[in-house]
Order: sequence, then C-alpha cells, then structure tokens
Amino acid sequence: MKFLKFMAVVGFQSVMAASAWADSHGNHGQQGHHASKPMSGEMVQQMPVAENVKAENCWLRLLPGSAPSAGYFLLHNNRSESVVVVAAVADAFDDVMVHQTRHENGLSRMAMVSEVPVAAGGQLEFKPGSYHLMLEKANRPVQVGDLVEVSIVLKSNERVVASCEVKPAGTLKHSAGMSH
Ligand SMILES: [Cu+2]
Repeated sequence: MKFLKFMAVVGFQSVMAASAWADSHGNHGQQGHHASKPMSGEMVQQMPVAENVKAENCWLRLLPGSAPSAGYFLLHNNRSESVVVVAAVADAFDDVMVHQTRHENGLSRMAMVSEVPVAAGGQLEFKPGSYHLMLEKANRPVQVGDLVEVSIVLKSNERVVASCEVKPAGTLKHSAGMSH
C-alpha cells in the first residue's frame, strides 16, 4: 500500500510538471524561430532513456565565475529514422541551452537552436565552433575532474544520458577566440 501511495504522488507531480511546461510554452506564439527553453530536470527525469541513441566522449569546458560553461559530445543515432535534439538538462546546472556557433562574414556568432536533427544511422558532433550546450547557474560547486550527468532531450520525449567530464577552460582553444 505504501508503495502504491508513493507512485500516486510521483504520478501527480509529473502531471503537474508537464502541464506547467505546456503552459509556459503555450503562451508565446514564437515556436517557429524561438529557440529551446530550459527544461526542468524533474520533467526530463520522467522520460524514458532512448534506445539506440548514444552520446559519447561528453565533456564540459568549465569557465570561471558565472561565465557559462560549454558542453560537447558525439551523438550516435543507430536508428532507422532520424532523431531531433530539442533540449538538454544537467544535474549540476539549472540552465542548459542548445547553441550553435555560426561563422558569417568572418565573424563568429552563436545563437540558440530549437532543433538539431541527426540522420538515421548518422552521428553528429557537438564541438567548439559548432553545436554545443551552454550550461549556466551551477547549483553546486563544479570543479575540474568532476563528472556531470547530462540528459539530452529528443523531440520524441526520450532522453540520452551522458556522463560528462569537467575540463579546464583552456582545454581546447579554437580560432573563434572568446566564443565557443
Ligand atoms: Cu553558446
């Protein structure tokens, strides 16, 4: 009986979380060009872990102070249909966004992206100068050498779990200078 009661409470909370999320997304009519919003970690934890989609070699580049850290990984889609990355959450950061660095007219700019498709049987690397995660609002001290668990959210409401090693800011310099 105790267990059933517990399940009922968990079920109720997940319904609440899902409807709160739906509300926050329903009220602005910008779905088209608007990039992904940070999702609640609790909501993502309710999602099933995706089969046949894997993230490898995940690492975070830790920047000092309140500067956002960046997250990189290699995503393999071993399915016979494409998958779409729409968001990510992390256990150590309250805000995680999916970004893309673009090079235009010799300048490097980054913008939030709402959907990152990965073709059937394909792979996509989140890497400096391209797609990356931006992680802000650390909710615990994060240090070089730590492991941070990241859940990459697919449009199908499944998640891909990655264990990401925290590396120093200078780990990978790239030509884009201050951007990532
Ligand atoms: Cu960024």
